[in-house]
Amino acid sequence: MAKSLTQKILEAHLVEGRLVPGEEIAIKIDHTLLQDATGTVAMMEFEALGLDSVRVELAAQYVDHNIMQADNKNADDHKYLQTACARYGIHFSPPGNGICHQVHMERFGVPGKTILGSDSHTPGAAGVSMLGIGAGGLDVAMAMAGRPYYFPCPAIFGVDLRGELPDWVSAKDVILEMLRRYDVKGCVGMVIEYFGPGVKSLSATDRETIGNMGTELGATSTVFPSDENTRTYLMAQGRGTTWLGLSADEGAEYDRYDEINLSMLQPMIACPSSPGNVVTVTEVAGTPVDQVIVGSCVNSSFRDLMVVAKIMEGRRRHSDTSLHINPGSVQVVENITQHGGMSLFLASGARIHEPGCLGCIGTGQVPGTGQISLRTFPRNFPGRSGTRDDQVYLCSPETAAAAALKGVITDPRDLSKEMAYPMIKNPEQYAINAGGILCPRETYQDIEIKRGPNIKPLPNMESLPETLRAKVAIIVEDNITTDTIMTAGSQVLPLRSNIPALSEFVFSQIEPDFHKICKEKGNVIVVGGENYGQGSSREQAALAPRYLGVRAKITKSFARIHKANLCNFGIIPLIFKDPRDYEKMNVGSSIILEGIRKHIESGEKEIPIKTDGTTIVALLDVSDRQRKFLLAGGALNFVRSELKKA
Ligand code: MIC
Ligand code: SF4
Repeated sequence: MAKSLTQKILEAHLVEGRLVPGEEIAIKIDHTLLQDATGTVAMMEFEALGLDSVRVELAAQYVDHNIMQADNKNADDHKYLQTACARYGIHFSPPGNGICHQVHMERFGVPGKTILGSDSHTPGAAGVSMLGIGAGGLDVAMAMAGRPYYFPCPAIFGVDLRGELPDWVSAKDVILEMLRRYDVKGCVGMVIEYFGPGVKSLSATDRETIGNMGTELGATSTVFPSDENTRTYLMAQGRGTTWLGLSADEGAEYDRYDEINLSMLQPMIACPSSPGNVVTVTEVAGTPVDQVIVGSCVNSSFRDLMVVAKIMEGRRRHSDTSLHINPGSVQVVENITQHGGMSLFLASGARIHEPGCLGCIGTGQVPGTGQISLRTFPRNFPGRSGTRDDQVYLCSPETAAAAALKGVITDPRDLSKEMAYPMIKNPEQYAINAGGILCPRETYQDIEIKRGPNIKPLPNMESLPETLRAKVAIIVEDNITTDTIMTAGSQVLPLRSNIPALSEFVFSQIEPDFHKICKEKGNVIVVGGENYGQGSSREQAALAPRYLGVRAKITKSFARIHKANLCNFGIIPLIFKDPRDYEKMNVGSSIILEGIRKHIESGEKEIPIKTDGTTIVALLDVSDRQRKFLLAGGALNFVRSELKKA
């Protein structure tokens, strides 16, 4: 049978299960990726497993999210991570070296391998034809311990690319077009596999852009063939020998099919406040813009920054519009400097920042009240920028540059009246800053791990009672993001390894007293709509609520990573059997899950819930392994007791 490339990679890594969409499978993980904001707790979880060193082909830890050292907290966490990496045999990329996805692709990416990252944009590894999957920190810690990764077998969505992108239209417009077609939950449970003649017109970093933001479609991952462009990129990175040609078989069949004619695409833009709220740039042209930021893990490659630099050449930004450049890595900074890009930025009035996530996770670059910000980032969830009622648009580097010049949202094709489209050629050989990453030594057992006062032990979690009695603490609508559940930003991020302090910010954007309400009520339940928990992989969006007493969530549907994180931390993810029951729920109502332990133990899928004198039915669609986690009060409890038995 003709196979898709995704099938081939999955088959080559399959450890348990059958490749039937929806059934739980386990795959071998070749590379693991941690970033600091999720990685500090993940590293503590790895330590709790009691191993001497990592048991995976390559493990890397990046410090890119929480890089602002405004007090001791982040610096303490960075020292902890650096010493723990040295101790356990993990590559360490220090603050300022770059954003995890960009740097991993530059230095380590290898076609056909699997990578599990504690960051939802790990599918950006599609740029070099890896199967990249985002997961909670605990799942990544397990993979670092050599355990396989368990997840629902994805359906495979083949997207046939035809034609070539016109001038002024780039890879970001391709993924925005996908978001226009499928919105933020249109590809849940799928791997998107691009193929067809149009693929060869996209460079490795273009493919990274498209793979990275597949996450915004709800997809499990994205895959591109490995071809001459992949080889060219790896050679330019001085790693040509790691190249391997990979593609789907002729006539491979897909569970879903669509095609995009690249030649017909126009500049696209996602309007506030969802990456799925996409229109053509012409539809919103003329809107005044206060701030433009080019960068993030999705659009800060050499080409993406150079195209903006060339558009700005000999011109200045509009006086009412600030222009920020957030490079993806030190390597990008070095290369754009050598090619004159940095001088062009400086002359244009741009502000140059150090490589890192920065404003993308609300650390700095927060827009002023009522201001409009245009960003080349992957997400514009409500309030994520750090400003309440923010107005953030997502667009390509070309559209961002056009707005920086004109001060209003502008179709970049209009610039062709005054300049030729700058065609950027990637360097044949990138300048490589190999010392940017600290590589593990051969013997490391003697290294002392330094723990500052910001590192608090993980809270203990009780196992599930026979019957669960709780109160409804909050009811939220559809598409609630993990940014709403567990906000980020420069005030809150430094608390990521201090769960008691962090828990005071759960749902703080919509109910600042949530933590107090939980303390009054004891065990609590959260009620949500469709696609609950979309967005980030942050397990703190499960861990901190669990610390506050959240023992179950009842929603219309869950996003994949958040649902897995809930099971990992002993919160029961229930789905209304009849979605209309959502309307029957009231804040403050009592909820009784009678005999819940027995229901879970016996593998029952339908769980009766008593509330306000009626009984409704919810579905528990989790694997046998996850049932054990729920009973134990979380995966760590379960794994610890298994290790004790062993
Ligand atoms: C994001 O883009 O939302 C983040 C911040 O990178 C998160 C990780 C986190 O919350 O630390 C993600 O994508 O998983
Ligand atoms: Fe960092 Fe933003 Fe990328 Fe997340 S999406 S990894 S915050 S740059």
